[in-house]
Amino acid sequence: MPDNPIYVTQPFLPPLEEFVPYLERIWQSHTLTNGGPFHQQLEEALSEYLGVKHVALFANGTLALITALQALRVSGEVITTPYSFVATAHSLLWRGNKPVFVDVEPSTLNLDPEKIEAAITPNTTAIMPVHCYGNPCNVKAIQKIADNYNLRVIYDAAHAFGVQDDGGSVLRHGDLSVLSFHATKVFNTFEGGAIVCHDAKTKQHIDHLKNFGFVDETTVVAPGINAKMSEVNAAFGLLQLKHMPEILHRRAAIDAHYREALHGVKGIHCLPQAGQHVANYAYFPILVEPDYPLSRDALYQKLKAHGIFTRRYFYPLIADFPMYRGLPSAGRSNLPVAAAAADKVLCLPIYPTLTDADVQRIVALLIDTSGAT
Ligand code: T4K
Repeated sequence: MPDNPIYVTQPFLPPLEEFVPYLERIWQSHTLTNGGPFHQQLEEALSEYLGVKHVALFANGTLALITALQALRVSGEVITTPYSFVATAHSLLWRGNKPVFVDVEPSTLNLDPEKIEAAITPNTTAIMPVHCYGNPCNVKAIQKIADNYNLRVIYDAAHAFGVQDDGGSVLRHGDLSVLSFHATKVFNTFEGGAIVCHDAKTKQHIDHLKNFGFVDETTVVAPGINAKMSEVNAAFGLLQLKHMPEILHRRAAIDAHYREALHGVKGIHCLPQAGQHVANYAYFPILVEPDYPLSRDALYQKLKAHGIFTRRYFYPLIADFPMYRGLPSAGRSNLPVAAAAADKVLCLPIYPTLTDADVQRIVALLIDTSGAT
């Protein structure tokens, strides 16, 4: 095994000395959490940066998803995608909702609007699509169905930080959008997340829910949870935001490098970017097709043996996990496109400190293995 392993991602960390002044302010104020000044500043800075009305910060994306469902009083069945990180469906189980899996579109691997209507029952109250890898869902078609059937739409936008479609931020769609600022994300606050909403009243309600349901010192209006982002995380987010241009610039270059080098390699299909007017280059998924000499799993193992740790996001399908596979919608025959993608996908390393030589090394291995040289 080479002694310089390459992982699927590595969090961007600004120079440590840039963070020290933020920590000094926290040490001076003794305000560590519960909506302190950095928390407030980051909410405002993110609203501006993302071009959205309101941002409510969270301790992580999963708590934000759970709270989004609670805020909209979603009950019964929720239509969602099986092709995502398990937190998407887990949030539904945490709220006592029943996930109903609907297949994805082959071009984006996002929820297929054409298959949604057939899954709607009198118990359906909401749709939870995912902008997978940052590629926007077919938001117009999804909203049309939601309007026709009076359903709420909560976008799991964990991958879609900063993504814009032709009309602006992709986060403006649906009733709510949920972001993750986990260490592995394009924008990270170590752990963190947010709900994006359209009006001040909803924002206030969400703020109550993430603080145990307190509206003042003695009044609790709902069984809220503790999902607040701390001041250290918020301060780090403010600093991180300053570095976004260089982060995105480097990610874009790596994305372009992969696409050019892998173009025409038999059996390797780079998932195209679709509908990202402004992209964030969060992931670099390839599909390993049957005409590649190795199966996806054999290639995954070979890369690993060379110290390149790719990830099979998203394999297994959520619908294949034990707590979901008994659901009527979880059968692979109901989800052929998602099932095929889960068996073929490999996410290649992409992160700001990945060097050109690293990308070259990965690409060379893929091309050599394809037998094209
Ligand atoms: N919805 C969607 C669609 C999501 O993708 C996610 C999270 C969520 C909701 C939930 O949001 P959060 O509650 O997490 O905010 C990772 C992340 O833990 C998870 O946040 C993310 N999606 C998912 C796609 O990936 P793992 O189990 O693959 O992470 P891990 O620890 O294996 O990390 C991958 C690689 O990254 C490591 O091999 C090395 C590198 N790494 C990782 C961490 C944590 C570092 O270099 N430093 C680090 O601190 O799930």
